[in-house]
Amino acid sequence: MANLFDLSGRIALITGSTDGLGKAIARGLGRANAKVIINGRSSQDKLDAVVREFSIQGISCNGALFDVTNASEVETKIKEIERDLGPIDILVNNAGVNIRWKAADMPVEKFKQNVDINLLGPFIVSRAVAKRMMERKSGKIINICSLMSELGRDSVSAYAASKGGLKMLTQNMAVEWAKHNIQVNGIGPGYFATKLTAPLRKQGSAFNDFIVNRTPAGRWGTPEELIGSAVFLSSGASDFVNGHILYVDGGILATIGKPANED
Ligand code: GCO
Repeated sequence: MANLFDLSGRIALITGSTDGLGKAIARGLGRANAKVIINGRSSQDKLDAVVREFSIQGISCNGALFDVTNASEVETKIKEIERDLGPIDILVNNAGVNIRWKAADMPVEKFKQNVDINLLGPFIVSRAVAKRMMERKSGKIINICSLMSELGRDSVSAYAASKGGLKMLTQNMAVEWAKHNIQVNGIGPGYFATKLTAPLRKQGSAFNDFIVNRTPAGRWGTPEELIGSAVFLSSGASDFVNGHILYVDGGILATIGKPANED
């Protein structure tokens, strides 16, 4: 049974993994014995620091600097990775941003930037990796969606649109690539304590209280709480799971909420 979740001998590329949820997922896959490739967009120093940190923790780790929205850069890097390190068995499309802006006022360029990173990026990287997985007739792709693949909220239109699109892209990749023994699935985090949500989590703030009350588990998630789902969807345990979005959200999507005076 333990082998079902063992990632020994597999190489996992996690985009946007120098910080936050991506870094936690990368650490978790490394601790499940995968060789992990950390990715960042621009800072070689930041990338090197995470590679050093993981290596000290006994995790087999390399770094790859590339911008997920740059198709030619991605193709060059994926070719280099597979030449120098070996075949990519697991791809986690995690790189993402949330440009919070009221839709009516949001500059078009900002909307486009958010969708490019969160939706076009996973398309570009998945395409480059999947064509190689097809040759090997084996692969795992995990797209980091969001509870906002299902629900909207004021001032996150670009983010929600991108994550809703990523849910459907996940399902479509799954449909097209399942016959090549490539399983494509998503993980949909609820509200997690990361830098991205730091502005929302100020203790005693109305939004923090709102989320704590709106989430049946009564708290924010911690990045480490995504690891089990990532290991499951990266491992042999999910070989017949295709096009599934696994929500890790403390139950927030299961409820319509509760009256203020209810426990
Ligand atoms: C917000 C938050 C959310 C969540 C994200 C988790 O502004 O409401 O950033 O977008 O963090 O959806 O999946």
